[in-house]
Amino acid sequence: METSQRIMPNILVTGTPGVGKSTVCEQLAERTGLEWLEVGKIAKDCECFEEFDEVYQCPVLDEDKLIDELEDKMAQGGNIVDYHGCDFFPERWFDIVFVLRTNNTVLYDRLTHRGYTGKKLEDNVQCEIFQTILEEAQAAYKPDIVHQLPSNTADDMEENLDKITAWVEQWKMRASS
Ligand code: DAT
Repeated sequence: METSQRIMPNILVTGTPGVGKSTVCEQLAERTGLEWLEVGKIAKDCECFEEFDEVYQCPVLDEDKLIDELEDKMAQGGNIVDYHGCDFFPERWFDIVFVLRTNNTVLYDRLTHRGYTGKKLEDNVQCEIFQTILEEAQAAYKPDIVHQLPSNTADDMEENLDKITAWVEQWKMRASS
C-alpha cells in the first residue's frame, strides 16, 4: 500500500537511548489513538536477534526479520515506531520522523539512573554529543520530514506532544478531504 492510500500516518520517533522516546510515545499513543510499536520489545517477542554483543552486553537485532514482522502493520498505517536507530527501516514507511535531543549532562544523569556505566554510558552520551542519530535520520529520509525536538524538561515533553498531536490531526484531515 502506498503512503497516499493510508488513512492514518506512520511516525518514527528516534534518538539516543534515554532521550525520552518511550515516555513521549506512550502518551502520544493515548492522545492520537495511533499504535505505539516499541521495536526493542517486538524484537524480543519475535526473537528478531542474530547474536549477542559482548561489548555492549545486548543482543544484535536481525533487521530483515524485524522488517518482515512489521511490514503488514506499517502498510496499514497508524503506527508510532520507537527505536534508537533508524536507517534500516524502509523509507516509504514513514510520513514524518522526530529525533528527540537531550543535553548531554541531562542525558548522562538519566542513563546513570538507568544503571548504565563504563563504555555503554560513555558511548551513548557521545552518540548524542555527535548527533549520530540525527545525521542517520537526515541521511535516510527526505530532509523536510526529519524534525529535531528538544527533550530536556517536562515542558519540552508537553510541547512535543502538542506539536506531534497537531501534526497527526492535520494529516488525518488532509487524508480524508
Ligand atoms: P528512551 O525511550 O529514549 O530510552 P525514556 O522515555 O525511557 O527514554 O526516558 C528516560 C528517562 O528520562 C525516564 O526516566 C523519563 C525521563 N524523561 C524522558 N523525557 C523527559 C523530558 N522531556 N523531561 C524530563 N524527563 C524526561
